[in-house]
Amino acid sequence: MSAADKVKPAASPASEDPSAIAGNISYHAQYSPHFSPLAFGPEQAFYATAESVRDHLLQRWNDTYLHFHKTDPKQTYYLSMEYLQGRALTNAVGNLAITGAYADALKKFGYELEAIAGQERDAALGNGGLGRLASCFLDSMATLNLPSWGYGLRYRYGLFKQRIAKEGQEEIAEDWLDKFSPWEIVRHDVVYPIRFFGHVEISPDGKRKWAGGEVLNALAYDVPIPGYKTKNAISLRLWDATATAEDFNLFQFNDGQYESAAQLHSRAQQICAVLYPGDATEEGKLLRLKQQYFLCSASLQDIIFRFKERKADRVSGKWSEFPSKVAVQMNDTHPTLAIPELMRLLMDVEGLGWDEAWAVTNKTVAYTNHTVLPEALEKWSQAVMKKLLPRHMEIIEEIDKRFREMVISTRKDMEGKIESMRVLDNNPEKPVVRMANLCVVAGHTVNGVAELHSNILKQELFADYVSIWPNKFQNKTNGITPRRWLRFCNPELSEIVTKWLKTDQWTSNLDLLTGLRKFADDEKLHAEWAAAKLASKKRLAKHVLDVTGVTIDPDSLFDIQIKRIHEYKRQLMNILGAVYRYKKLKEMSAADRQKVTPRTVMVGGKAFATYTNAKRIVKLVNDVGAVVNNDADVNKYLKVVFIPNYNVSVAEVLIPGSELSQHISTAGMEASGTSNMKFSLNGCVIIGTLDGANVEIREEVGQDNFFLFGAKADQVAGLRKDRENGLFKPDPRFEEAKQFIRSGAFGTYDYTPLLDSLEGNTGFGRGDYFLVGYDFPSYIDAQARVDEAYKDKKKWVKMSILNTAGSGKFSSDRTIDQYAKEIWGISACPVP
Ligand code: 475
Repeated sequence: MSAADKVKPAASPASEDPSAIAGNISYHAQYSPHFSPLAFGPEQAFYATAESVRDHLLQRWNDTYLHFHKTDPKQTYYLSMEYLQGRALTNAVGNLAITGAYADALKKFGYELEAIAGQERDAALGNGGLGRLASCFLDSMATLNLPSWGYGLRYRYGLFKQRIAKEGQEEIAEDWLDKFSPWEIVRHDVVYPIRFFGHVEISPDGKRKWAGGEVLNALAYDVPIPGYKTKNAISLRLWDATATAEDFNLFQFNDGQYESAAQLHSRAQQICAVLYPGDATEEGKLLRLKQQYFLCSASLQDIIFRFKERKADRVSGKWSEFPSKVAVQMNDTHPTLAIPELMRLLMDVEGLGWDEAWAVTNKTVAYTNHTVLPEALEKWSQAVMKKLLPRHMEIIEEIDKRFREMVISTRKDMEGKIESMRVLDNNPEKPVVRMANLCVVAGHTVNGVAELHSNILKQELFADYVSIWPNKFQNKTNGITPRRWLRFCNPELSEIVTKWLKTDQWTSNLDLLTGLRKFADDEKLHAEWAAAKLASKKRLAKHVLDVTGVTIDPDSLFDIQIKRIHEYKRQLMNILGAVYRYKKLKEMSAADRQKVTPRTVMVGGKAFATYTNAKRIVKLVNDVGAVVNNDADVNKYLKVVFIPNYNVSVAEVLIPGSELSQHISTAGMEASGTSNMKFSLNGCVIIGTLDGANVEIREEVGQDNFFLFGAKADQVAGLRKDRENGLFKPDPRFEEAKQFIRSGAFGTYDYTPLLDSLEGNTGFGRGDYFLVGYDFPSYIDAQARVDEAYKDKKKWVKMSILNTAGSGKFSSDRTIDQYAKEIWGISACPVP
């Protein structure tokens, strides 16, 4: 049956009346010609509903654009190669406060809103924490009415879909645009030329200019981002690469040379084909650099266009005004090319001199660091850079030269440090540009993402710069949006919170959650809290059954670790712990087993396609699960499940249903973590190390409500040295767990290389670099404390309540408010 058979179509702008909304949905089903008008299945219902909601968004988005144009406030532009948006429908109707109206409207067609929302594909234009942080930030920027936009790339295929096969993880292209995205608006009026390769021309008056090479176009797609209960909607502008008709060689085509006729078109397609193309080859590296430049150049041309558009007289200059109207935030070093690109546009296109251009650039750009892992600090080959971006390389060389001169002339005492602080590393074997150094030298502010991480930046990674620019360095502890990560993903718990706080204002003022503390021992609250958790656990159990076929018991302790698979995050320690638990259960008498706290250990996450040890870890979790879950002696007390294809919408099911969550990285290595905040907010207790934001979470929720173990960050270097010097004595339990795997208890796959990475000096020559062996005994002891605590239901529910109550600090509204005041210098600009 078609939508029109059920509800009369109406083009009227959507209102908040369910009948009018139903008419509007029916209208979109009929007149947005994506599907046959005869059928109205759940998929069609999703697209028609989304288009109807988009009408609301567009109204706000247009109003906001005009309001910003008229009032001309200072505006922030967030440059990020990644956004992990996930699904948008539930969030959009929630933020617009029209969830009930849309739920009622859909009932007229016989549909539940939740089921229709489940039809949407995740927009996974990011890898992990950094990308999801960018998405939480957009939600907070809109909610706080801040004049700010995000810029990114419109990848054709997002983060790969993960399938678990016999050999382990398989990657499949994630086709989020398979049909189309109802949320994006293609902007044929917003197009900028982007040049690659070519050469630098010098005119008779000595002016330098980039010319030649090939020129593609950047075409804008706008995704409106609604704030929570505000009229403001901001923009996430995603760039796609295109070539023009002029680039199509009709002569060659008619001559049968089809491929060479459309060469530039196919090169344009490559730019935004995939998120993070493999960079093991030179081609892969070049493509990644092209992507980065494409984002930076298109965004800066657009920013300059808008700067001029908002006041007619800016066409003729007033560049010193630019930093009072524009703030550019670089999300890690991936958009570092914004620095030389802004310099180039100001000097070569707008005609400024170096000093003037440098002053403007320096006052405009700021840099957030998200990692201290040496292998994750970007370095680009000078040769590749020279070939692809010859004019930018000149500018970078000049920045490097001037920085050296400045240090030599003003800081004699720092001379010995210059080589490591320089932007260029001229090591003859492999000359590179150090992108983080460029960001520190050129930006006005550098920030880390949690207290501990920011201190490590100041004391270690960037210590030398601190002595030159003591005021450049800041901390901005990460946050998460309480809308998506409690209000919308956990409606049961949200209702309880609202009921006990007697207000739902916590949704945009998360500090109000502390008001729950005074009810932490209230038996009525305990009963409601436990019932909500059980409902979420059942939903989680259904998801697990659907995607893995494994039945798990909602009365067991749900213990979850979900995040990218990485050795520093130590999923391997988790699974060794599960193996040890399994072995002890096997050795126990049946009577003793009955005293054990039943547990379901769940692990989820994607391994980078070429990261061999991470893929081995995925395989090991699956292999351990296959044995344990089918062992009738013990599977009442332990299940081990690998959750495939972890993504934002899976997180929205898993986090509310978890009770214990693992954040167990080697201290000093996880810059912040943000899922730790989501778990804690949803009343889940953390077992973790003193790393990243765990430190601050533990402070906020109280040390009794956090299971702490492991070495501290300042011990790690010494422990590694001891280990190298043969001073490490492994705990017998650690040896036992490894030996059990080596014995073949979990199948015939060869885990030797993985386990060897935990031994002496064999792990890539750095022997258990992540200190699994050192932390294992205290981890096992902490897990034993968890088992005991869980037996006391009252105690556990209280810990759970106090975790939620102590999570107020971790709202991204707080984080963004601090960025706005302390880095960007922008203020709210609400649409009247
Ligand atoms: C940290 N991703 C978390 C989170 O601040 C932190 C790196 C290279 C290329 C592509 N993506 C990346 C990251 O570095 C990343 O996700 N970093 C994470 O940023 C937000 O909470 O501790 O590991």
